[in-house]
Amino acid sequence: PQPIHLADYQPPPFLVDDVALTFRLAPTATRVIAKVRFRPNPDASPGHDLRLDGEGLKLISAHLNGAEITAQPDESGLTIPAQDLPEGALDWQAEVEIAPDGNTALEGLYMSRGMYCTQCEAEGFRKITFYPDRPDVMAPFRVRIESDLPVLLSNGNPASSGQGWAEWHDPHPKPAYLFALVAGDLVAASDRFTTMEGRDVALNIWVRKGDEDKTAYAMDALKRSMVWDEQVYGRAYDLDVFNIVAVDDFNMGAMENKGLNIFNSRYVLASPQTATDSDYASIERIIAHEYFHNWTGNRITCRDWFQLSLKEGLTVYRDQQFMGDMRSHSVKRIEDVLTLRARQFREDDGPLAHPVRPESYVEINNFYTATVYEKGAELIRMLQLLVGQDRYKAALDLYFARHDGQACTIEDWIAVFEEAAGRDLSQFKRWYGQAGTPRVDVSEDWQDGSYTLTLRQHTPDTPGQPLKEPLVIPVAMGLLGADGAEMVPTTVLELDSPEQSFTFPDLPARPVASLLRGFSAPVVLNHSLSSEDRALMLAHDTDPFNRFEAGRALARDILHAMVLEGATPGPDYLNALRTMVSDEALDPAFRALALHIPGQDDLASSLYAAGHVPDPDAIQAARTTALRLIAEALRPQLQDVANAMQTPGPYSPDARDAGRRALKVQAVSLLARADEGAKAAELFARADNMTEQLGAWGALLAIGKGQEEGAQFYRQWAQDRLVVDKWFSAQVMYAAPKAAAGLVQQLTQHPDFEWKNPNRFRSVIGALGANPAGFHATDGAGYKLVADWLIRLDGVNPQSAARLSTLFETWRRYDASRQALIRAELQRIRSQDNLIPISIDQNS
Ligand code: HT7
Ligand code: ZN
Repeated sequence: PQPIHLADYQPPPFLVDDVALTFRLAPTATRVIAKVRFRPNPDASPGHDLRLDGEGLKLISAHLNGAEITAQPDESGLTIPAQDLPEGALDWQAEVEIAPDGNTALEGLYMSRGMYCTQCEAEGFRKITFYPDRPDVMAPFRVRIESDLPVLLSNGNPASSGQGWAEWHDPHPKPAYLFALVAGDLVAASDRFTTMEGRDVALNIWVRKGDEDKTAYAMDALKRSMVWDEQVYGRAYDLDVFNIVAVDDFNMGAMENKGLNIFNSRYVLASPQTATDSDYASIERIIAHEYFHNWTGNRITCRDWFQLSLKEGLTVYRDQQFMGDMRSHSVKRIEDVLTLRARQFREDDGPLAHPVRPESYVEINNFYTATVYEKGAELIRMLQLLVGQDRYKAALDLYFARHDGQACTIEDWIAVFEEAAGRDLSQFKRWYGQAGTPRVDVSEDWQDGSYTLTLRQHTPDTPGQPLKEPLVIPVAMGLLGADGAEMVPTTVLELDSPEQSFTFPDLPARPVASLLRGFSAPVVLNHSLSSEDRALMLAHDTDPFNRFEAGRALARDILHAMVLEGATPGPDYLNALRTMVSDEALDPAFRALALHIPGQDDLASSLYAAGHVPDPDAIQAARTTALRLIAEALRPQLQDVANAMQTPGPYSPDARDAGRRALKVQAVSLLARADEGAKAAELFARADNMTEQLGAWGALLAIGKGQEEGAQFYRQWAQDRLVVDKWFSAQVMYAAPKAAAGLVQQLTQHPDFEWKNPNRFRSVIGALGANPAGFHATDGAGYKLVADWLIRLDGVNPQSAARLSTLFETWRRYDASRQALIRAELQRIRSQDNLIPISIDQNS
């Protein structure tokens, strides 16, 4: 397939005024009758053919303005030549046949355990009928569904229904990617919500029978999201019904179809016994994210898929703000930055690096990335920091007022900020077009009471983009005195040249600079600080993110020294950790996070950045030793904290109790390294919630124990698909490196291993990504296993296969022997005609 280029964008030659779809559902022969009213686009040149996208459709009949025509579809659609088109508006009608039952790719109309459902973003609608399947063609839809199944749903408001049929009408013009249909034997948990405009909205969460008791948290999160979007962004819901459906077979997390959100069931269903606190937080976040898309994505959509971050970056930013408001801003920020670094920085450093707005793509499904989502959100966070909160709000108000009902671009987005803030943002816009994580190097000078900070920026080359220009980088910073008191409170410096100096005169003593507070820009900051300065920041920084960061930098430096020189953690670090863990003034959730030492992949990345070839086995060994030494040194404090973190009363997934459980589980996990798992076994035996049960079992697995507990866990939860996923993945994540690939192979023989189910596949094969030493085992067994499964999966579900291939994206870091093994596997994958996005060529 040929790449598609942003520069080649042309407006659609025909617009759509109305769509009417009839579905006669049958597993192997569903009939879809589409009636579409087209009119020539006044903004396009005249005389175009009518080109409709369509893939895998059996055309039964086609009519144009009432007359039957013979159309010859090709493999990607059909064309009616311009000379055969009547003047003016066109009434197109087509009947096609499709087979949802055999659709294992889970794009278009497919079946999941007896239920019909759709996934149309990005280009699934063309697998349902012939249509101009592009986001800048927006139309109101009417849908009729004919089926014996009891629940028949589509977008918009219900229009009418009878025995074996239902009709829906969505008055809001939408692109085809937001179309959805669900039919199944489902039950609803229902509620109501009155909007600030006085609209009474019926809320339903549709699940399989038996799952009704696991929907309360999702419903609560939905109502809180609706209130929040009204209060914070002034956005109200705009239909009479909002339906959510939980589906077991789903490629991603969820989908924001207008009025009919479809969710992977793992992001809807929760009970204290079956879901962890982190599952609850994901449910809250994803429910909010999809709901927020109603305005940022649906009412205002993207002109083309290059603009994907216009809706995704903004909606991620909005869900981050919401989660901060619901829980803790500082803890949420730390978690978001850890995710950004683990996923997006990793992407930027590998062969798949691309800008937030890519310039070309071959397969758009491969651009639903951490760069488009998470880095896209960081760009909006920076915009808010640069223009200030009031102007951010004014810009958003202008965006909604000006662009409601439109398909927009990043230019439209930047323009509202330029107008609302009265400033030129052309240099800021480079962030959207330039791939790679900028490095900011710091040097400092202290003379006669004057402190000078010099910042230098540079962005490393990325594949296909060797030349980088300077960006506008907001650096939030403050200065601390030797006693920890703040000499200069948070100030935002704007670094917009390759090098800039900032002077702070008249200071009583040499300060310690706390830079990039709140992680004010998605950059790597190279600021060498002594361990005393880091310890001071860990103890006193007023910025919680930098406080956390100081502890993490200390841990990272120690782990580097352990890997490279066989050093051991010194008393400074252990004392700082001891003080922090017992500091009752600190949020338990923060303490739990600060007790985590950097992970294996994080260390591999930082060692590589420091010019070393990371050895996964040495990293794993250093981490194991460090955890044991920490556990031994902090044993009394960890015991106290584990005992103190009780959560009396009924289970609540709120931030307070979740933070206490996180600290308890983290303390018990560390203690397992010093008490042979005694406390963990005890916690496992009396746990009445999944957070503690799984946390305790994980702690045992991590020290090579937990076999009996694992068997017990399986017996207890064999009937719960989502918990069985956890049972699989925990074993893989904690497997000893040399045994990991063998264990995965063995688990694929388990009767519960359903490889065509994306959740199950990820929990067994994908979990190897969470065990870097296992995946990178020197015999190459991990690479071979992943490649074998990738080849097998690609023919069945190419989207999931492409995602799995990103396990290889860090190949460049490793030694020649591992690189050769990976190269051989990637060549084997390519030789089978697989279109995986990753490649190893000379300049990647
Ligand atoms: N906008 C959606 C992205 C998406 C997707 C979802 C499910 C299956 C396949 C998909 N392809 C793209 C989800 C979101 O960002 O909210
Ligand atoms: Zn989204």
